[in-house]
This record gives sequence, C-alpha cells and structure tokens, in this order.
Amino acid sequence: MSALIACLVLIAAVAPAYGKDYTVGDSSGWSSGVDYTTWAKGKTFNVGDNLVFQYSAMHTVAEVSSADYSACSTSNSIQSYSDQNTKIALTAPGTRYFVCGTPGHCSGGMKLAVTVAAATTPAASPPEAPSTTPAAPGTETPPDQTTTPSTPAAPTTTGSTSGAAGGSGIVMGLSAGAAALVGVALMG
Ligand SMILES: [Cu+2]
Repeated sequence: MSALIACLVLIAAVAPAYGKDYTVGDSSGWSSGVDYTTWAKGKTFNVGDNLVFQYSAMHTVAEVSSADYSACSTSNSIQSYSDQNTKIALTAPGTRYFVCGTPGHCSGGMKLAVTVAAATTPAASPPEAPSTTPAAPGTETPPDQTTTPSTPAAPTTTGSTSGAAGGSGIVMGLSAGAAALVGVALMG
C-alpha cells in the first residue's frame, strides 16, 4: 500500500515535467555490468521524454520486441544504433525494449525495458469546470429532507388549538390572497 502511494506521489511529482532527457545508466552510461532494471525503477517516463544512450564502440543499441528482449535476440530488431550517443524519443505510451547487440552482453544483463506513461497534460483543466455546476443541485436537496421531519415535532406540545387556529388563519389568509389575485387577474 505504501509502495503504491509512493508511486502515485512520484507520478504526481514527475508528471508536470516536459521533454526530460534520461541518460541511460546515468554516469555509468550504456555498458556491461549495470543493472538497468534497477536504473529504470522509480523513474516515470512520459511521452515527450528522451532516452540518451552513451556507450563505447564495443556496444550497440538495438530496439527489439518484448519476446526478443526476453530471448536477447537482435535478429529482428526494430532499430539498431552504433553511433555511441543515441537519443531515442519516447513518442507514445507503452513499453519499449532495448538490448545491446554485442554477443553475450544482453544475456549478461545489458538490456533495458522502459514503460512510457500516457500523457497527463489535458486532464488538468476539465476536473475544475464540471465540479462547480453539478455539485450544487446534488448536495442541496438531501439536507432539506433531513431537517423537515424534526420541525413538526416541536409545535405539538405547545398547544393544538392555537396551532390549528394559526394554521387555519394562514389558510384563510392565503385563500384571501389568492382571491385578491384572481380579482386582479380578472380586472386586468
Ligand atoms: Cu554491450
């Protein structure tokens, strides 16, 4: 549970950032002997961010499918790079898989899977506008229903005669008023 909260806090903290460049492996770069699962853990990659692979001539970067990532196969790689400074734009949500094409390196742990989160920018404005209008009618009606049953209980003890007289007086007043209105309406 606390891990989930930590994740949410991280997402909330990182989400507003735009176009971040992540140097894979940080100061270690793209190399043998680095645990890239650990490196990627705790980072939130968003659409618009970039992965920067920095490596020596003995390594390559191959983007592969999930199955080829597991099998450490680069024979069907989606893209392959060997320029030693490869910047890969994360243009869409989803998981992307990278391995080193040098024999033995991927199986030795030189592989990286990165999950790109869906864009969160349009969600910021809509929640504010609908909350003001629909909330008012929904919350106002229930309190009236709860308060009305408590009021009739009080007048019964003070006197049924005066209460009834007052009530009939109001009724008479109301009917007189209604008659006057009808009269005005007829005259008009
Ligand atoms: Cu390598």
